[in-house]
Amino acid sequence: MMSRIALSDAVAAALAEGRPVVALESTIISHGLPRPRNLAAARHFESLLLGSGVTPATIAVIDGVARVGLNDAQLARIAEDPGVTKVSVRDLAPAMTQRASGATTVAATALLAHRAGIRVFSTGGLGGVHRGAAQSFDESADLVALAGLPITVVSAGTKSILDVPATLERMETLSITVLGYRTSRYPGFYLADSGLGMDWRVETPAEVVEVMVAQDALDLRRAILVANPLPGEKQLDPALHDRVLADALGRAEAEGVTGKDTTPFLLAYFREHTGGASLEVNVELAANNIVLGGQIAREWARRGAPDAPAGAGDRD
Ligand code: PSU
Ligand code: MN
Repeated sequence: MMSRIALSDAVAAALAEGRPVVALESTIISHGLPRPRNLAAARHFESLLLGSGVTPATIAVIDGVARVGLNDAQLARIAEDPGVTKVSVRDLAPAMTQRASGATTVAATALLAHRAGIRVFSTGGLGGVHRGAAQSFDESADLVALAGLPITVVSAGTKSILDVPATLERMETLSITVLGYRTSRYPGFYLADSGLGMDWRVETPAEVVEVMVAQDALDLRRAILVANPLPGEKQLDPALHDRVLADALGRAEAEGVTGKDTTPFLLAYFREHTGGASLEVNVELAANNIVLGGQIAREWARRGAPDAPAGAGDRD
């Protein structure tokens, strides 16, 4: 079958030579951060990896081609073209056949990264169970996608706009392994501590890689979530956070915002009502996760652990 996943030359060479690669999502660029800051952030994210000998693989669908590794013009397209939609797993195939351009969510990015043979993926904050989900059934496809893909995702926990306790319950049900990086407190995205605890804590990238190796030995093809909090002094002021969150949820309901628009709406509301402080925190936490993802990928490559062959997750 002809593959419609195109690897950039840099990503293909790095994977073929067993050098470290980290996947990066693109919805944070197109829908999570505002123009023009988003393009600067996207370039910054890639440079953090390049500077430490790790190949960045930003993932998106461009004119119907699922791309793993973007050139600068393609990054700019994702950041600047308002026609770029938010593409989750279920949108991938029609976006490809209809030659659309879309930025991939955590779910779609993880899928394409896995198909390309990449084991480590850094993002900002994972999707999860939305507040009021008992009525709306709004749970991010990120959770179900990660439940079926052997990929290590570094994130600052679950976005605090979500129902974090419910999200942790769902991750337990879905058997997504959660590792606290140098903490036992589950991070809260804009906040260093969501108020909830975690069962497992690791101290080093090497320990994360040991867990990856152990899961492979068990043939356990599920994601490992490395929950990496921002240092306390860099978090959003918790009192400001709680106030703006309450207002944001009220506005979303009053304006009838639902479905895939919910997360971008709430993030934008935060930006406007924190005087831009939430934007700085969002860029900072994503960068923090990318640096750690790079360290994990380097350790993975150093161990000589082969990346899973493309499509390995499909075998019975
Ligand atoms: N993290 C961020 N900013 C974002 C997102 C995550 O710091 O914009 C995006 C991711 O792409 C994630 C998506 O997959 O939000 C979740 O959207 P939803 O809740 O509609 O599934
Ligand atoms: Mn949703």
